[in-house]
Amino acid sequence: MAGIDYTERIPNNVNLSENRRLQRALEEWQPRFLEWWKDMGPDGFQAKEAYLRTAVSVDAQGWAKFDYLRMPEYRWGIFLAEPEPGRVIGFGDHKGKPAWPDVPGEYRGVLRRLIVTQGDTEPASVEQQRHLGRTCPSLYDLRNLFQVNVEEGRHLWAMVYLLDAHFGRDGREESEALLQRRSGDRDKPRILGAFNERTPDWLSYYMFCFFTDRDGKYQLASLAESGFDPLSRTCRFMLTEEAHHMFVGETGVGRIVQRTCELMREHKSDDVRKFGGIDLATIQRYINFHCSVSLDLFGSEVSTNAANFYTMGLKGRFEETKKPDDHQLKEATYPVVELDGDRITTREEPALVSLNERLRDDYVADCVRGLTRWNETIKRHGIDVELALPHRGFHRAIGSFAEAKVSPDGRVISEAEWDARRRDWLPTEEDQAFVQSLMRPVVEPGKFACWIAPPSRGINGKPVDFEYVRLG
Ligand code: BYC
Repeated sequence: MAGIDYTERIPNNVNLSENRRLQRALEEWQPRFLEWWKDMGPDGFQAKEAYLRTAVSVDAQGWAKFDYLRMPEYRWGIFLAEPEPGRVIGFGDHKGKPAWPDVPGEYRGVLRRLIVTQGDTEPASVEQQRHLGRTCPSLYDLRNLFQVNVEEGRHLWAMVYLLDAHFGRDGREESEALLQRRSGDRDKPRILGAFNERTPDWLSYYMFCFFTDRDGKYQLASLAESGFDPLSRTCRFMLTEEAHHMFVGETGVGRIVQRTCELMREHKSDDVRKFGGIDLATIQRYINFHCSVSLDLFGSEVSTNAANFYTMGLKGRFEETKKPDDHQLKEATYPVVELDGDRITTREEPALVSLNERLRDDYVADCVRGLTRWNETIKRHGIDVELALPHRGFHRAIGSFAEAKVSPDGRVISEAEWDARRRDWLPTEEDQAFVQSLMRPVVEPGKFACWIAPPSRGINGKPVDFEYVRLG
């Protein structure tokens, strides 16, 4: 097990003290990160103590410790999963060669771009969520928000470490730029679309954790296959923390659905708004929005970038090493759902250029599993409604469907039909205003806002009514 030396300024398991140049670069970046955190991190709670977990080792058993701390005192550090002795590149043109401990010169630009794109999402999500604390539905939820936020901060550190350690001056410039861009800023926006959207309320937040963080899971899993070993090891450890973010999203939406169903049963009505709940139709519209902007994060269905990332050995498929094929895919094909005039068809495309779509398929299957659990809750209450994922062509801004209007059930439709129906399919201003009207803080331990059910258990064996954040 690789313990982390907490006496160092930057906790790490990468022998930072032996690399003075890198240590100095990171020590110079650290105060600027903290400045960014104070400006753009959770608004109004920097001096409050929260019951947070901190990574203290990369050991599968007991890698984290839980304690009260103020967020600016969180020990953001650099942790890489243990090296796998003799690891070889698992796919692409370099398959079977030893994994690279350093950046291969010819792929420097591409690799830097991938790392910067990944890194950019992490601070973006913290910026998007910075005002949510003020309207938390409970101390339990507030604590989970802060946990996710500090860990996104750590994931930024993880990418900055790679940039500073392996990309020299360009890397340091990119590290700086990661603190300069701002979510939603017209002049210096974050790189990917979904990270410039607003997260103004907790329904949006839980949808974001379910759909958008899940893109993170799939992208990180693909980068964890990378032939560039430091990236692979970094992403493998990030995935350990990411699991909690998925949990927050799935249980967050699940608890809202649960509460809605309770209110529907109690009042024998679909219209639970007047009883302070969020109706299933509104929840469906939020699903449609967050799912579609997250589907865009996988890029175009047919992408030469994706083929190049793979052939170069930089980004693999989800669970690449478990797949029983040649891991080069030069002859293989893959069925891709595409727009063909005013029809949607499935065509066999070369597998290499279809890798974004393949990852999107893995992602959709994972989303369906969560959705099924929400639907089981609805069914258990004897309610005859099913939540559904929108068709992958619905409301897309990237890829072939960006050119068309597609209904949630997968019909190519006219602009006129789109305009007439869009209010049924995507959150309206009234929906947003209604959801916003429910956002009133509940901060008494063990109490929950009326629109969300309590969780089935607390964090780290603590009771649900534990004081997860000390606001006093
Ligand atoms: N918005 O061939 P294309 C996470 C750009 S989330 C704006 O279609 P490609 C997290 C693309 O960059 C995971 N631009 O796609 C979650 C390219 O531009 P350039 C983040 C977009 O390149 C929650 C052009 O369009 N990690 O961790 O095959 C909280 C043509 O690209 C978008 C990664 O994304 C978009 N949606 O794939 C916290 C992994 N989509 O290069 C954290 C690293 C595409 O021509 N990134 N474009 O200027 C990648 O693997 C790839 O860059 C993408 C795009 C999968 C994003």
